[in-house]
Amino acid sequence: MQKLYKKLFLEGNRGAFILLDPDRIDTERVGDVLKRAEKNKAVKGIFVGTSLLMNPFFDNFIQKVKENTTLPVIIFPGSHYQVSKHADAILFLSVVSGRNPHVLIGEQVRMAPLIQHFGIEPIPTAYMLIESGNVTSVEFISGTRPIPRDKTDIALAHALASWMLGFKLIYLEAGSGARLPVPEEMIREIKEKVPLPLVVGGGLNTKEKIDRAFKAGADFVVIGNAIEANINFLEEV
Ligand code: 1GP
Repeated sequence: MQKLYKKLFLEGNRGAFILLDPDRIDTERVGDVLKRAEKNKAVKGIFVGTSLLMNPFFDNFIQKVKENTTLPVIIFPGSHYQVSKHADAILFLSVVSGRNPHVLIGEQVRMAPLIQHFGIEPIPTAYMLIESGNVTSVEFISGTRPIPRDKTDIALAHALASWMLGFKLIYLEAGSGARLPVPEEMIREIKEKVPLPLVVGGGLNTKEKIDRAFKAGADFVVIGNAIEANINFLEEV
């Protein structure tokens, strides 16, 4: 239990996860992205998931990703439909920033038996949505309000409560394609006061923004859109 979590998040170096969104990236391009990802030593693994899921072949998509990489493949699920036996692990996430019971515990109840059946490693993740200048897909689909970007104290209290509840990872999310990434002050404060690995994602589409997130205290960043828009971004960062 939790073998991959230990290796990646506790014992490993800081780095990046590449997000492959099965609704946005053409399955034919997956092999090329993975080949380049593998060459960049900062890439620790591949996240696969999406807010909505329009792609009817999620399982095939994960299988294709798995076949084309030696990096760990971790599901980043938008719902219980996004479970596959081909993945190594799943971010078993709860949208703790919101007050919608459906995404706090409902989806997880539907997923848990499948995850156990398939033997995928669940990584208990406190997922915190942070206001980012526009209504993101995850905000709309999850039916939750993000934490205001100037309320560092509220974000910190959520992260502390998540740690005390036993979550193993904090994920600060601005939302895919976010106009503004998670504020540095929020990253700094949470990293300083909460003893858990910290993942930051959403709107990290330049080298400068990624550097700033790391400098503020992010242990890991998640990059999606920037690579979908420009595959060479993997070599530039
Ligand atoms: C979204 O954090 C991820 O859940 C990645 O966001 O697509 O904006 O890089 P981007």
